[in-house]
Amino acid sequence: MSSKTTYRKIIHVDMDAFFASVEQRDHPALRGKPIAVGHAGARGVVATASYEARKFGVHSAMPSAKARELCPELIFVHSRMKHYQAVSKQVREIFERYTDVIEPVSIDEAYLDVTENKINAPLAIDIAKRIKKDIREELGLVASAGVSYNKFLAKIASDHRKPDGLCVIHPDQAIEFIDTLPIEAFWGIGPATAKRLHALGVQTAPQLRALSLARLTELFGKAGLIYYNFVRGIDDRPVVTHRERKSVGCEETFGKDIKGPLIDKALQEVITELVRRLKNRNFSGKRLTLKVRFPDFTTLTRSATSNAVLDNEEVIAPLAQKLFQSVELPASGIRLLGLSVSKTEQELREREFSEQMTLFS
Ligand code: TTP
Ligand code: MG
Repeated sequence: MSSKTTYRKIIHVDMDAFFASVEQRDHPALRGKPIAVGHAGARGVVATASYEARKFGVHSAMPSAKARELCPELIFVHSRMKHYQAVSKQVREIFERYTDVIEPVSIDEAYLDVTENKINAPLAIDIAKRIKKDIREELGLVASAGVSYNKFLAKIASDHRKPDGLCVIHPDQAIEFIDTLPIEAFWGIGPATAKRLHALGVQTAPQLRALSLARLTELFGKAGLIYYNFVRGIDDRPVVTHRERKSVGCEETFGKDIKGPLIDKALQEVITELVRRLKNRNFSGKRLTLKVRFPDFTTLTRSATSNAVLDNEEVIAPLAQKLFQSVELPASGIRLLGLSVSKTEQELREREFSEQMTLFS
């Protein structure tokens, strides 16, 4: 070997049964018990379940009624979002002891680039161990961590030995590790893509690797290149510390399916709330998307692009109404209504361009 390849050191941290663990920590009576965070009502869904409840098959996004059927002694606890956000911030403060290159993915998950780090640790696994220890000792919570040379593998590693996992995938073990995975485990391969691949006789990573780049891009467009690279252990996506917001939205699920004039009232409320959020976040865009869900859970979206910037009620309300009128409503009414404003591709490109220009000026 003529030159030594230097690999990045990436850690992916994901809290275990996050909301449920916070509740069990704060209420000792719930420890060791099957609990679900969410509403127990007929229309409720489980946000997350403790590991004790998961043994019964209870999981996130499951209707609460089904969860209770699977686990009759399940204890439902109301979600305390603000509190979880505050805990998430404490977790982030722990990460910041080791690096500032942090990319939060969700309330309980983040990527850290520790190639350069604040404690000059040569091994990423030592930082992962310290983070897990800090979280356990200071916050009384358990996290799983994955360590590797890119985001794709670090994420797979952190999922690999959950809960309380710590898994390292070294560059020279990557292909061997990838070959143990079903193709569904790959980032970006959702159920629809997996189905298409299965139809082509592709079930395993080696079979996916046998497809040429040309074939993959013909089948999946740009995503084809991503799959081509991932299956070879390649992922150059950086850990991004500032993510630009691309949309702002709000939606409301009604306690009871609504019909007739109640719908107009609800639409108006969603518009008012959307405008409030846009103002709060100082966000605007030119694309408006309406989402409607019917009692049978069929969900429709309708979008329109406006010439005017959507940042106030005068421009948003008529467009929202027009989109809504284009939806054929069933006699049973609706159960959810949502609206969001997003940046168009053109707007995002323009912003990127102006940011680059400021770099040169
Ligand atoms: P996850 O990290 O997906 O789940 P988890 O932390 O509960 O469990 P795991 O040990 O498998 O990581 O999601 C983090 C939190 O986000 C979770 O505690 C609750 C919330 N959440 C929902 O509200 N709805 C959902 O459908 C999911 C998946 C998560
Ligand atoms: Mg989690």
